[in-house]
Amino acid sequence: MAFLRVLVALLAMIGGASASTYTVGDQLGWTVPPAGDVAYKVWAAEKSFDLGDTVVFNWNGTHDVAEVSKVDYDNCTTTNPIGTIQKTSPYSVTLNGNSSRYFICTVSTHCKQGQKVTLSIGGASSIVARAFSTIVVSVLVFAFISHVH
Ligand SMILES: *[C@@H]1O[C@H](CO)[C@@H](O)[C@H](O)[C@H]1NC(C)=O
Ligand SMILES: *[C@@H]1O[C@H](CO)[C@@H](O)[C@H](O)[C@H]1NC(C)=O
Ligand SMILES: *[C@@H]1O[C@H](CO)[C@@H](O)[C@H](O)[C@H]1NC(C)=O
Ligand SMILES: [Cu+2]
Repeated sequence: MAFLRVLVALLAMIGGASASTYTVGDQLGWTVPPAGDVAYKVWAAEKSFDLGDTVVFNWNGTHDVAEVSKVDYDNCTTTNPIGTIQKTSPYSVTLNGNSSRYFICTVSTHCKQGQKVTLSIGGASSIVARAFSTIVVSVLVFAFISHVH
């Protein structure tokens, strides 16, 4: 069934093409930002993250990346990370579940100085858009299969 293999490859391409990669802070990278937590808030607000997207933390110098709870994020509590504190740049996170995830730098007072970022998955509209494109692709696949037979 060669055409099935082609179909699977095609679907993989469509699925892969819809996942994006973002770099935290863009050119700024992951650092103590110049004016409190504004830079990363603005950066995150400009993005529309989806399930399956990858977010890369990129830094020079002494920083790290720790995922924390919202409470620990708000308070910059560095002693209670979810999982391992990442000390090697670059570090990539794939958004695969919870709607909001919270990341801080645990070095010195960097978090309190604004080195913290919230990654929130796009919300209802992006889920609807993704479901819609899945339905369109399925209809095309079924049309193609019926046409072949
Ligand atoms: C790290 O330093 C290199 C060399 O100076 C520079 O090209 C790069 O943009 C820096 N990366 C970040 C994230 O600051
Ligand atoms: C908030 O952070 C301070 C240190 O910055 C810590 O002493 C305190 O226990 C934290 N509070 C909570 C509720 O985590
Ligand atoms: C997802 O949320 C649950 C409950 O809030 C939490 O226990 C879990 O650690 C979270 N997972 C990730 C990957 O953040
Ligand atoms: Cu830092």
